[in-house]
Amino acid sequence: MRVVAIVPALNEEEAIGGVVRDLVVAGIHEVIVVDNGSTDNTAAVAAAAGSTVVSQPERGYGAACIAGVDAAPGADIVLFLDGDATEVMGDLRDMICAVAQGKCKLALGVRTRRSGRNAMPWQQRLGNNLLARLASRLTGVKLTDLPSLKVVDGATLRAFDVRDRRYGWTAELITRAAMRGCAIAEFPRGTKPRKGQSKVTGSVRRNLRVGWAIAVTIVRVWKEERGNRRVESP
Ligand SMILES: Nc1nc2c(ncn2[C@@H]2O[C@H](COP(=O)(O)OP(=O)(O)OP(=O)(O)O)[C@@H](O)[C@H]2O)c(=O)[nH]1
Ligand SMILES: [Mg+2]
Repeated sequence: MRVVAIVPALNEEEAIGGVVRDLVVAGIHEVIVVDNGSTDNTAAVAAAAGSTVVSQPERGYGAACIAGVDAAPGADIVLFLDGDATEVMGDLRDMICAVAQGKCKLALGVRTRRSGRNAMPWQQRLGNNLLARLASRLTGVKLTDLPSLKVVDGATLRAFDVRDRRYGWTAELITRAAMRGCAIAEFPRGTKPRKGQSKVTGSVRRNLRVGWAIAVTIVRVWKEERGNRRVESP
């Protein structure tokens, strides 16, 4: 089973080398860093650490994830994580095994209060919590987070054709999976303080903008999937 990690990265030269090395040591077959138009040395540092570097000049977390998925057509299992060294990857092996053994199609590394070390600012914790509640309420599937760290069955991921090109990408993936009855498993994990400069969570205003865009995505995908269900069941 070929396991590929996709790491979207925009100006993460301080963190990306360590992130790639940790994944290589963990035995991931291929690490793809999607350089999202960085103006620093992210691409060179990522390549030197042992990753394949894919360039996606169009900015946006989703645009970067889509380029990564396109670059890994043969992946049986795909792992997504941020390139800012915030992820605590303790349960990575368990998450990959759960998908490999067919126990779930989507394994989420959820950030909860009880999952140990937690370096998220209050506004990010609150925002994540509200968005996860919205997704849970609409889909009927209990979700405690819409996290950056996730492991997905490759064929399922490609069939979903997740299209959001900005921060709604993860919300679209999870909402679609929940609405289609895919097995989703949550694995609590901690977070570390990010390396390099914060682009989102450090600013309350930016958090609100991103949070609103994610909420709109959840509602859009829920409506789409509900419409598909109606068409399929006469
Ligand atoms: N902000 C941002 N991040 C991107 C973009 N493209 C790729 N990324 C990467 O996506 C991952 C998540 O973005 P982050 O900036 O860490 O977002 P966050 O964790 O919500 O907030 P901060 O860590 O406070 O910046 C990181 O690895 C980024 O380098 C983009 O267009 N904007
Ligand atoms: Mg971050």
